[in-house]
Parts: sequence; structure tokens; C-alpha cells
Amino acid sequence: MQYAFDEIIERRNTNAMNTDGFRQYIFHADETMQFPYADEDFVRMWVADMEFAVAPEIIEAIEERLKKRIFGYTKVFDPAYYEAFRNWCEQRYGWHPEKAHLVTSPGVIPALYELTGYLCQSSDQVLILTPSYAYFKHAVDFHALQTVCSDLKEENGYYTIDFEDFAKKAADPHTKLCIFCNPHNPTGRVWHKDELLQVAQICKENDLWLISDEIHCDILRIGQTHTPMAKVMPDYDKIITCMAASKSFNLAGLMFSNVIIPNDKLRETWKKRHYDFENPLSIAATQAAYTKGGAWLDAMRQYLDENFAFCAAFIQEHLPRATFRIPEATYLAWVDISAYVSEEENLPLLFANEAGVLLEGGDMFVANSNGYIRLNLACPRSILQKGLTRIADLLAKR
Ligand code: LCS
Repeated sequence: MQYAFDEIIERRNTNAMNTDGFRQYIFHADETMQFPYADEDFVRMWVADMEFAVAPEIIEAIEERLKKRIFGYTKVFDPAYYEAFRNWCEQRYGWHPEKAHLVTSPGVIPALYELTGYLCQSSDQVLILTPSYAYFKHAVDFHALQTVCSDLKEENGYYTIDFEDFAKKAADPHTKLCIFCNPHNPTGRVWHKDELLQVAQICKENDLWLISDEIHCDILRIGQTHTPMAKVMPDYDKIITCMAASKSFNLAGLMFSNVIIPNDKLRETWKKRHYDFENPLSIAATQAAYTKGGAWLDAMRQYLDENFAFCAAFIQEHLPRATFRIPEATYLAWVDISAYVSEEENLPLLFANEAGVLLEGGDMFVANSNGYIRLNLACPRSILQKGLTRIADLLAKR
């Protein structure tokens, strides 16, 4: 293989959330919190970034930009950036976002916070599907609005939308906005076209704003296809699509994402109120990802597919009472271990203290997620094996 996904890269002393931020994010604690494991001895399978080196094609583009030696105030002026993004969307999803509709943001989550504030008034509710990435709710809480959760249905590890419940909650006159995750974190579902059409129809009927967070759309199992929500509702302009190279190419720290806003009025509001300077290295990196990163991404997906196959076989053999299904997208394994643990147990704390594994627990995903753990599989296989072994050794004692 051309890229070394098996390489273990030292991340400490880089201000990485992954190595240094777990006390704060997972345990709401400060640096005085102690564990039986030294920080460097943990197997880290929590926050959603990768242990893989960034594609050399992207590093090279950053180096080229560094050589220009000046990093003054920067915005996306050069149309080559839009061309790169449009071609990527066309080749990968057969979708053509319009140039005039594209704005950029220092991340999808900052965009969610901002858009929720622009779109909602104080008595409004925001509809999400649960389990959910917690920042969807945080964005709603930030504006002191109400979150309405529609629980996904689960059968043998496969999640579907409860359309009856979703339609009922969408029809509540206070519901103004739906924040939709496509593909879905943490379940890994790639919503099929007929599912997207049903969500689209319900949102249209109720005149809802719809933010489609598609940050995971490139990280598909081989053979899966992503359909942008905006592609199935081309005439509806109350949709906003968020996409980024950050998750796909391990560039989250560069803080750059695409926001496609077809509605003129909302886009004008964004342009008036958004602080729209960008990091020049981030633009160079993202443009290179879209123009030169395809081979790396596809090789990485192949490696991930093998990690998932390894994980599935391991769980079947060593954790037969767990429920796990290889997700259609994302690098996140969502595993039901409720047969091994009790309802009240703090799972991240249990695994940190007793197995030396940092992972996220169901309680971190808003609702409908008790008894689950989420494991990040974007790591060298040797690390995955070590993490799974530690998890299984602990649960086998129960
Ligand atoms: N949207 C979703 C659905 C995500 O899963 C994440 C990152 C983001 C947005 C972040 O976007 P950004 O602001 O970086 O552009 N998900 C993470 C997760 O599940 N754990 O750690 C990060």
C-alpha cells in the first residue's frame, strides 16, 4: 500500500484534544483527575479524529503555501477553491452546489450554532434524531431553545427513522428547524434515497428549515453511495448543507468547512454577520484534499473496511452478547454492550479506570443510547487490536 496506515504516530505535545483533552471533554474534570493508567498508556478510541498521517499530497500543498511566507488576512477569493469543491461533489455524489450559494466557516459546529441563532426565535423547537452527536443539542441549548428528539428505531444494530414519530414532532407548530445528520453519527447509517425523500417531504409539508450535516459523507464503506439531502429537494431553499474535508482527511484542527445556503435572505444575513476571514493554510489544505486527495481517501477507506471486519470478527468471538453491525459510513463503531453492564454505569469511566481505554459512552449522545459504547476505528490495526482486547478482557469478567 502506498500510504502507511499502520504507522503509530506520537501525538502528545501537539495540543491534541485526543491526548490532552479527554479529562475535560469526557469527564468534565481538570488535569488533577487521576487514573490507574498513565496518560500515555491509554488506548484512545474516543474523539472523532484519526491516528493516520494526513495525505502527503495535502502536506505538500501546505508546505507550498508556507513557502509564500506571508499569512496576512485571508478569505476564499480564488474561484479554484469552488471548482475543486464542486468537482469533488460532482464526482463523488453527482451533486452540483452553486457557486453563489457557498460560504465557508471555521467548522460545521460553529456554523450550526450560528445558523440556529439566525433561524430560530425564543419559543422555537429544534428537531433532531437520537442518538445524536451532542453538539447538535449544545447548539440548541446555546440559544436557550428546546430540543425535540425523535428516537431512531433499532433492530439487530440497524437503525431506521420512526417516520410516524418524526412527522408528529415536525408538525408541532413550535418546531422550526431540523438538524439532520447524513450520514448519521453515531449509528453510521447512510440514509437511502427513499428515506431522504420521506424526511424531505415531512420538512416541506411543515415548512421547516433543514440543516443537513454531511461532514461524514466521504467516509463510506466501499460500495456505499452518499446522497446529499439537497440533491433530493432541489427546489426547496430552506435547506442548508454542511460539508467539510476536515473529518475525511484528518484536518479538524485547521477549522474550515463548506456551508451551502441556497436561500438568498439567509445567505445575506450570514454574509452580514459572519466573521469570514479564513486560515490560508486551511484553504490550501482543503483545496488539495478535493483535487489530489481521492487516492488517499479511497486507500484509507479500504483500511477502515478491514478494521471494521476485524472488529466485527473480534466482537463475535470475544463479546458474543454485544450487538454490533458494521456501519455504512463513519469510522465509528457503535456497540450495544447492555448485556454486560448495568443501566447506571458510567461506561467511559469504567473503561478508563479498569481497561485503560478512552471511549465515548451512550450517555454522551443525547438520548436513546444507554448501554452503548462508541469506538473510533481510524487507527492502526495494532492499536485497534489492543483496545478491543482490553475491552473484551474487562467485559469477560462480568
Ligand atoms: N458534525 C458531526 C455530525 C460530527 O460528528 C462532527 C465531529 C462535527 C460536526 C464537527 O465539525 P467541525 O466543527 O469540526 O467542522 N464529530 C466528533 C465526534 O463525534 N467526536 O469528536 C468530534
